[in-house]
Amino acid sequence: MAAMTAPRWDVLLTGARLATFDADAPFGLVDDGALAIAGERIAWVGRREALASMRATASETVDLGGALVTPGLVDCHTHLVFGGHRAGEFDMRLHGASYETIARAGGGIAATVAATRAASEDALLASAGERARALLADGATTLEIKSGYGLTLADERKMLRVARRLGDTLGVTVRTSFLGLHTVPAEFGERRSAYVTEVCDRWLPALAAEGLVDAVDAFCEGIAFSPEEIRGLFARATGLGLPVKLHAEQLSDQGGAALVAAFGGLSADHLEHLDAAGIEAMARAGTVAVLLPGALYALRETQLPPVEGLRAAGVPIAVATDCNPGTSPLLSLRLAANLACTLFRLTPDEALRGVTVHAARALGLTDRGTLAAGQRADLAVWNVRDPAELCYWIGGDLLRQRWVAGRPAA
Ligand code: DI6
Ligand code: FE
Repeated sequence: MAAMTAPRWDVLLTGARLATFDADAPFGLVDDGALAIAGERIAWVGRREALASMRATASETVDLGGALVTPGLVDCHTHLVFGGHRAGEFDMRLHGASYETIARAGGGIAATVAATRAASEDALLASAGERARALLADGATTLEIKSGYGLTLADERKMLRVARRLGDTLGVTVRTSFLGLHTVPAEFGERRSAYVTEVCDRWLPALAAEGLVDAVDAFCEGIAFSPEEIRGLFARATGLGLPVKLHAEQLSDQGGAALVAAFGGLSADHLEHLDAAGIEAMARAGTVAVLLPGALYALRETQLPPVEGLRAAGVPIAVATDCNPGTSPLLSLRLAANLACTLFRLTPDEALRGVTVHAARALGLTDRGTLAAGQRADLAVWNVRDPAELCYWIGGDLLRQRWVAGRPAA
């Protein structure tokens, strides 16, 4: 029988506490572990003691001194690209102004649409880059970024191009979602169906043909778009071979979760008003529940998503920042995980699976999110030992180092 050739690796990390999320044990934790990298992939994961019998060699060996290692974090729901900000509205609300007063004065999403249309592509890249770097400094290695503040073909294209450029300039994976059905822009007035037709029949095919769209999203809400309007968008997306996801049941029960599940959608997001039928439909379709505690916290909403029902039905739960200037100006995925524990009562294990393996699934990515052989070597090395500390500490700078595709990232 031919002798087994000894493994040859590029990098061997030893002396690590590995939160692999690749097993049902809490955090999939491997104590005193080792992780080998070959090229851009994880080649081997296990207990350090198992190395002795493998006669493996590595070009570089790094002893992490007992530090915690997790998969690189995945922020699966952000609106990172936008012009201006809405801190002034935040101040007005704290002086007693209502959302309606602010909206009537031209505030709200309309204000961000105007600022985004006025900004150049390079200016948007610079401002979004600052926000993205904040997320990376807290352990993120994959980002989802939506359009939805341009609301013309040229400005939606501009937003999606900025998202693509962010991935290139920051050296991380960016997955884009087209969110043309975010709100009806002012110039369309009451001509809703004309706007929906423009988005579905002209903008989406054009932007998809330019390679700018990885998934299609929409805002299903009484103040936004109805299930009927979104059904046409989803049919178009499916015809173009694009997966769908949906802002669903954030402020009311519109049956959005059942709609996106009916299309085999990647995720339903927000879900504070999700009902039993929606949970059942998501469980059947394998649609991921993306919880966005930053929006509930910033809006001071009181209706919590049905976490117990999602758990009982086995629906995978993800957690994301929903970073946007109006309802969730949140620049830390670790803080989103803390809020998911404190406000939604997720366990630290659930919250951390929510910002790794389940967040990856919400983007249709199966090559990342766990520490297992064959996965992308996207890692986060932390200056803590207990995985629960990542959800426990509120703020702080806990990250020691990120690895992206097998190499240390700046
Ligand atoms: N849900 C939200 O909470 C945000 N968009 C959405 O679909 C609001 C975005 C904004 O206020 O700028
Ligand atoms: Fe959102």
